[in-house]
Amino acid sequence: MTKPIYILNGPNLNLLGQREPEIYGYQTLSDIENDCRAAAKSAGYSLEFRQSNIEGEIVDHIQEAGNKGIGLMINPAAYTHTSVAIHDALKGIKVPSIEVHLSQPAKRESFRRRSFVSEAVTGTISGFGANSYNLGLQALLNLLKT
Ligand code: CA2
Repeated sequence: MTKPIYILNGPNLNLLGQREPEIYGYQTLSDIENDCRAAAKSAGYSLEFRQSNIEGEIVDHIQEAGNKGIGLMINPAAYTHTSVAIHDALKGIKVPSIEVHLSQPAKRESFRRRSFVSEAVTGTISGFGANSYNLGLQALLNLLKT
């Protein structure tokens, strides 16, 4: 059986669609999950879609994706800008990995300009709202073809 694609989501993304829609849009994380699940299915892959507010749990999920998955997409949310543990976990896996953001952190507060994650992933997509996930997943699916 084909290994699943993992999509991991960091802290507070469970609140999507409920607050700050001017920054993050009106779609909920469940809406995003449904879209990604349909796109993965039509490409012949199953999906493990996870959200956690706990840094160590995200590290566990990255390790699981490295052992049991075929590829990984991650929106580490605020941990993007702080987490050496998530950086190290991503460096430790051999499957392709995409960093994704709804907003464009480079256009926001200066503390969001540093990503510890970008240095550890195959590529990054940001600034397209919920569509960043669709674009990121297409990029990952293309990588899996090669
Ligand atoms: O743009 C993104 O996807 C971010 O990863 C979102 C993070 C932020 O810390 C990053 O700099 C960029 C924040 C996610 C918080 O999501 C919320 C959603 C609704 C209400 C409040 C927070």
